[in-house]
Amino acid sequence: PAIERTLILVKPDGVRRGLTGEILRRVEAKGYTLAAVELQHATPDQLATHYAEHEGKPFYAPLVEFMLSGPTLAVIAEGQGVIAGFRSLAGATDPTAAAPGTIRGDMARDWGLKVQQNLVHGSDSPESAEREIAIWFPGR
Ligand code: DAT
Ligand code: MG
Repeated sequence: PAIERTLILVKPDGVRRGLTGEILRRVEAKGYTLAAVELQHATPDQLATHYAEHEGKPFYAPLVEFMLSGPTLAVIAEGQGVIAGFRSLAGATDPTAAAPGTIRGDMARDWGLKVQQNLVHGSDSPESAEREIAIWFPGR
């Protein structure tokens, strides 16, 4: 299979809680390569593009507000099957439902807020990965 790239974000909750190292450790332990790692404070424009598919949904505004609440660690990871493989490491979107052994299952929970603070983002297809990498790492 072809080597893929994916965009991973450690969201502001993960940075605030000091979990960036543990999350990157799991990505590397799985055998994926880190091609770029940068702490960024997202802008509203960047998030509008990144989350365009969710515009109009009830959780969209709180999601963007949460993503603006602090720095995010943006990462490009590479490897065969890394797109599906990272989503498998991340676990289900809802941290309460995410299986133990996954990033969300082990380290995230429902804090009673409107937006699930589920620690990480991972691209869901090769097209999304290239689109999202262009947003967070222009030119890469
Ligand atoms: P994922 O991050 O697993 O790809 P997604 O793309 O469907 O999930 O949604 C993007 C983010 O939006 C998700 O990580 C958390 C938030 N979100 C999704 N569905 C939600 C919901 N029903 N209530 C609150 N937040 C939600
Ligand atoms: Mg998604």
